Amino acid sequence: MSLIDQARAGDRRSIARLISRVEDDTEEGRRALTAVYPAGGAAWVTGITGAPGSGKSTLVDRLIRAAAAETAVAVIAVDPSSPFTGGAVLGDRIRMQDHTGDPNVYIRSMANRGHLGGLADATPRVVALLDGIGFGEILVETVGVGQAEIDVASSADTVVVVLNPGWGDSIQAAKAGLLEIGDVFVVNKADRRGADDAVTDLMRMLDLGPERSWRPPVVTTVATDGTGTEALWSAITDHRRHLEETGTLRERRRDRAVREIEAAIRTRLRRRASLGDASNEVLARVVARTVDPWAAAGTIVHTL
Ligand SMILES: Nc1nc2c(ncn2[C@@H]2O[C@H](COP(=O)(O)OP(=O)(O)OP(=O)(O)O)[C@@H](O)[C@H]2O)c(=O)[nH]1
Ligand SMILES: [Mg+2]
Repeated sequence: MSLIDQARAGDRRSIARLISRVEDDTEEGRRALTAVYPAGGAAWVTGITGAPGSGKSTLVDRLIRAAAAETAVAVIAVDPSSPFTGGAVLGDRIRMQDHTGDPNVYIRSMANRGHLGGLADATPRVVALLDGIGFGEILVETVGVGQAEIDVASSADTVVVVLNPGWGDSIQAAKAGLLEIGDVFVVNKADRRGADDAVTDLMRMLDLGPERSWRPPVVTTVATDGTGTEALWSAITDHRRHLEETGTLRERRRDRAVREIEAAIRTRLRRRASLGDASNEVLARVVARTVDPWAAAGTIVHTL
């Protein structure tokens, strides 16, 4: 049996090996993606994003339980590399460890290693791989800080934005650009004071935004004891139904394909964009100011 067949049959080591190849963008990884891509498109991709420590992993853990009753579930946890939150990585693993014995659930932590561009590139490929080998639900957890991670989150079918009670949390989220990308909003840690105010604040801010055919619901949860997490799962499935019934899903996935193709082109061009020996002559002319850098770039791109 080939590695791909073994992965399709649910063998974890084969899945892990394929993911590494795809993550590293090796020739074999590319071939694997080419092989599985036609079978993909059936997975529902849910992105979970929000501030560090807002309870994303605890919520993901709850969502795994809900989703695994229906289909095979894969989780990609994009580890925060920040030293301030680094300790939480271990916490993620411990919490999610409950599921390691469940053959229907596969969890992968993707190390960030301060290499955000690479991670932003690699995550959609890993999602496409997991989709193509038959996972029906893919949950992607990312910290909602920084453009690259917000891009990762916003390429999901359903984007869940996690906030907490507390003054100004929704303002922070607005500044980070999270209000525009959320399809479902969660005020988690509702066992703390101020949850109702946070919901009111958030709804007011959402009302200020552009009118959309889907009005993002706001769900309150206590992830640690499971309160509200069923309602969150329902909100995600409602959003899915909305996208499917209105035809918006096709549009959204088309936009995603455009972004992915463009990102892949940029990555390849970037790799070739360093000045090789051939360009020394051009460089010399720029230094001598007989050619400007922009015209020089035009000439070089033309020869690529
Ligand atoms: N009181 C309370 N604590 C919670 C709740 N949900 C999560 N926590 C706690 O908040 C802390 C952070 O939870 P995580 O699920 O690791 O949060 P995260 O957003 O995944 O964190 P990072 O991945 O580090 O950004 C943990 O100590 C959780 O037990 C909640 O609803 N109420
Ligand atoms: Mg986490």
